Amino acid sequence: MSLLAKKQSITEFAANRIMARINELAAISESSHCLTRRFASVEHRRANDLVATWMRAAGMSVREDAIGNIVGRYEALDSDSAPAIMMGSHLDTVINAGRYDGMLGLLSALACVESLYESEHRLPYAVEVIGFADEEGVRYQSTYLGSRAVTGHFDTAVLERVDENGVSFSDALQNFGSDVRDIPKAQRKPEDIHAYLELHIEQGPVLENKDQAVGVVSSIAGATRLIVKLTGLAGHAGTVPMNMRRDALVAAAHCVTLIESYCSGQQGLVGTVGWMEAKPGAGNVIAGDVEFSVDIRAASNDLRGERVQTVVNEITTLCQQRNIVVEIDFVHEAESVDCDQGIMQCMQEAMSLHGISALTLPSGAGHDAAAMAALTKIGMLFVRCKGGISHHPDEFTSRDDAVAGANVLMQTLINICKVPA
Ligand code: HGY
Ligand code: MN
Ligand code: MN
Repeated sequence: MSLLAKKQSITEFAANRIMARINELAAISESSHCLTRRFASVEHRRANDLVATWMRAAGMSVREDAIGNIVGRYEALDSDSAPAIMMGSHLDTVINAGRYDGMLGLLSALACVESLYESEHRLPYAVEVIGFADEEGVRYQSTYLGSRAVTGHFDTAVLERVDENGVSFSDALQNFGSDVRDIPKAQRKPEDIHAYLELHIEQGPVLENKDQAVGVVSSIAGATRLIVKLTGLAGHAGTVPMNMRRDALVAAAHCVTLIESYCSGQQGLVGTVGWMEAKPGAGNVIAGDVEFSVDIRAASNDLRGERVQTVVNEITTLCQQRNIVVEIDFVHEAESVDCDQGIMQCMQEAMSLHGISALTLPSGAGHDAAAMAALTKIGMLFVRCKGGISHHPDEFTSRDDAVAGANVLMQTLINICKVPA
């Protein structure tokens, strides 16, 4: 097959569409002044429908699975039941997001299939492109909902949750056009998926510091997310003496600095309190109830587990001393995972074919590939992003870097096909 014999890139036509589509998807937002697109929202529906039209135009059959992942399939050369190389990323965003996080990976994967379709080539494997429904976990506090449904590890705890407007997960999925009882049908068989590849912006400074457009990911850090609820006693800000207060907000403030100190000082160990809500939330009332998030990550599962336990113990002790009732919910747990050595090799060869020096780096951010590792072998490519900024509207990747990443992804796809099954 001549295709496998020579260096492959995405077509100029496909390259031109990546950035235009980044902007089209960025316009589909719950807010008129920033990009926010959450799971099972009207905007998620619009984004899925738009991506489906692009997939069909690239010669793919399209389906939406029961959790709301959008999946395109480009059949193999000799069979319509060949195992698939799956590629993609997530279509949901954080609040006030950048436009490349998730979308660049999906659109780069789509560009690879478009290039095959336009040149009328097919591979020994089918190629599936997937837009995952929920990787960020913003609406229901549980990340990887889409990819975990595909691997059969859907987090059923999320079924009990309601969003900030009191909409239950089940109702949200019902309104989206699916049914929670069908979620198990989204699971794929290991024999049907040969590998999963994900291209993603780095969301960090390493590639920019090395003046390199693309890098190969070696591992994906694990994460533990908690929700902490503190209950003290609300009271009059003017009349309750300081030594007689059960101020939940002061206790929370001490918890935040405690988390910072126990999650500092070790390479790759990070701890973050991303949101906090104090009630009743009036300036002249002592806060009786506070809820906040905790996100702790480390390259090593042991270090993360040990620090999570320390933080839980220290928060519990602090609250006892302050006569504050504390409740800690573990809402998300993901192990650190290593990328497949064989796929990394295919990526490194693809990089050198495209004149990019081999560079591997770990991922501190979580990605759907971490979840997909439970089903199949995984590989990830990082593309440079300006200043390493992400989860922010200033997130930016240049067209040249996006095309370089898509070319390496295309060549990786070809290289994997050359490896004897
Ligand atoms: O939080 C993360 O690491 C990813 O962006 N969801
Ligand atoms: Mn993200
Ligand atoms: Mn992402």
